[in-house]
Amino acid sequence: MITSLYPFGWNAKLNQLLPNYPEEMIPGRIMTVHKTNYIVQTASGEYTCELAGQLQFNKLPEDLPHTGDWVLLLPYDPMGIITEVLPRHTVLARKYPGKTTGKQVLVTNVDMAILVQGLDRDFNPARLERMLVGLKDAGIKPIIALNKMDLSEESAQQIHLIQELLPDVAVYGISAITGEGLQELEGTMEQGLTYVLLGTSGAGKSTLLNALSHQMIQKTNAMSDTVGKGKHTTTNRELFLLPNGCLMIDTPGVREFALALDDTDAVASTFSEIERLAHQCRYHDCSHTSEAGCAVIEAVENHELDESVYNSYLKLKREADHYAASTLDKKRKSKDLSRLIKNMKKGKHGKL
Ligand SMILES: Nc1nc2c(ncn2[C@@H]2O[C@H](COP(=O)(O)OP(=O)(O)O)[C@@H](O)[C@H]2O)c(=O)[nH]1
Ligand SMILES: [Mg+2]
Ligand SMILES: [Zn+2]
Repeated sequence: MITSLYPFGWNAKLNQLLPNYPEEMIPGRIMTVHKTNYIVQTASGEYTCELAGQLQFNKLPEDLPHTGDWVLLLPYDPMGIITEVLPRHTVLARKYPGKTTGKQVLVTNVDMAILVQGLDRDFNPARLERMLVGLKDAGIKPIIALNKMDLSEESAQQIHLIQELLPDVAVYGISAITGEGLQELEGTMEQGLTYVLLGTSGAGKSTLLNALSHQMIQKTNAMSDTVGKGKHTTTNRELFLLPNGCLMIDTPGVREFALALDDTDAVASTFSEIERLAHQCRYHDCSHTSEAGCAVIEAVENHELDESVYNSYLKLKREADHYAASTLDKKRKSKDLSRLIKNMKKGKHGKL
């Protein structure tokens, strides 16, 4: 019976977990998350679910179900109660907007990310690089889809620039409207894998999803304008099964895909050339900004390393360092606070 979940990404490894749970709990995948309920695809169709109390009150926000998650639920036709979130193989998270620490889970269990960027005003190589760092950290493979080829007169140069800058990533020039380049992109997609569409609002993610599904399953910006209902675009993360057998999650524009890194070294390995050069720096902890004997600076001066690559490396590194520092700072503050409380209890600073 469970075999009917395989098209949704279910696999043998997940199947092995089932004997650990009561038989009446059935597995399903979170297709989308609404404010108070979850749409879950199971072997016996779609269920609208709520969370069991022990999940709702005892878990951190990141441990609650998110789009892409595999869960176990107790069916109470036509509703269901989610009792467990099964282990995830990937988690894509970002910094909480406006907060210095903590992560907000965007989607889980995705294999590949399609970074959609328009070749119009949206075009921004540095932003692509930033997104790659976050994906690398999450263990999610990237594909770059440079969209709206029909709107740019220099699309060939723009595509070439990105290929040069990011030689390890597959880059496709497409137009989700005219269909140009879509066959090449679709040709690389694998049945049963889960893809997430990422990019700023207006990049064309939902239009691309509609083109690949050969129907209007997602509203796009333009459609909402003609209907005259104001903004009526992608508002939550939703998983779709495409006719080509791939699973695809559409997301609202993640404007600031802020870094949520535990390890600033991930920045360096994105820039493999810089990483290679760094081994030749005089100082082991060289920051490649001003040190004598820095092989990276030398390569820039000799025009062996592209200056724009070097500059975006520095920019990214500053951002990653800043995030690492704010996390440390928070840890330090909470330590200070617990010391203060302890001292108060000891009566050093009056009564608590
Ligand atoms: N000319 C052109 N317009 C596009 C293309 N892809 C998307 N659009 C338009 O860009 C706008 C935003 O698209 P949408 O899919 O809603 O973007 P999303 O916010 O990333 O989901 C809509 O008006 C689309 O019709 C394209 O390849 N060429
Ligand atoms: Mg959209
Ligand atoms: Zn150096």
